[in-house]
Amino acid sequence: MSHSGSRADGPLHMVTPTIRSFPISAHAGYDVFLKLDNLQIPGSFKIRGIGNLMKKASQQGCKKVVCASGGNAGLAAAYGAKMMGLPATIVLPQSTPAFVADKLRNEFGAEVEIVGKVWDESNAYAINLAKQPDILYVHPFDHPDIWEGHSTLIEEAAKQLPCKPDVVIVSVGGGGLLNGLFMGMQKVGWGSVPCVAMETRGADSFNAAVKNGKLVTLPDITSVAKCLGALTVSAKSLELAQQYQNIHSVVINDAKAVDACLKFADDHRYLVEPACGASLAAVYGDVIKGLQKEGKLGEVKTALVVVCGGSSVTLKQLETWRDMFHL
Ligand code: PLV
Repeated sequence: MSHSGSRADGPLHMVTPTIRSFPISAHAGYDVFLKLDNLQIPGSFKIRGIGNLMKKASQQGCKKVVCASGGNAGLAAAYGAKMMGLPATIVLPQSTPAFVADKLRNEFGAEVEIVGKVWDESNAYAINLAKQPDILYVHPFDHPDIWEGHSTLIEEAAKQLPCKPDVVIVSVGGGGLLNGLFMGMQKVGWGSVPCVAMETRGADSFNAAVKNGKLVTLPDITSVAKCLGALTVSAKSLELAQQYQNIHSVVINDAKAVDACLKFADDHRYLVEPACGASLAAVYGDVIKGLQKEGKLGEVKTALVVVCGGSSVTLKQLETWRDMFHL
């Protein structure tokens, strides 16, 4: 792994490994490759996009960073700000666990404000805070610089994989990751590779938009995957789904996402959030087979799963969910 995050002139994210998962491949019956972005220092892929946005914006000069986040975007923004020597204020909804707020304060020196029941409410507050001059407002998913940063994940994977995958699997919250992956896939010549966009029920704003042919605002986030909880997906994600037939939106229940997190912990000894479990559930469960039966996917010999990671999880929390869902 390259620690480019420590160089003042380089990107804030690291190059992460893409590994072949022998346990998951044995289970799935095809080769499953994992892009391990859970290994990024702030705990998720988010630093790719947010780091890119912050580096670009800093060229115009700014004195402070403000970001509203379900947790992981905030950790990325706070880490980025620390590396760039800027103060940061991170606005979290009440649903974000207290230990994430502590991490933000203690590890990255950020100021934390808890505002709103869901991220959308925290965001409205953050936008207002950022109206003062010289403040850089960092959106967690809806900005072209964020997508450009996320696209590096695919550029790396294309160099690391032994072949072009038959499918790429990704979780969707506000859609920033999906938009960025899509951008990367066009760049590396994977334009024809299908993409499976995973959400959990109760955080399924992308699926609702795709089904209705227009953006839909969910009444609430009822899934345990709070980090997939944007009430409305980005307009760009809907536009991509309408333009390209090879983006397949799939919704699973929370139990399957949590079950995948548990299996992944045993198989690879990594703890990830249900937001990431949603993607892993596609290869642990029958999502791929289901799409093939519907005629949406052809033969799959190789799948690439984006292990987006996430810090809003502990062993104890995972055990609580395991009991709650009788797993
Ligand atoms: N999380 C955002 C939005 O939360 C945040 O503020 O951290 N996987 C993980 C671990 C995530 O944290 C997120 C987004 C996603 C996937 C989805 O990424 P997106 O929003 O770019 O689709 C409310």
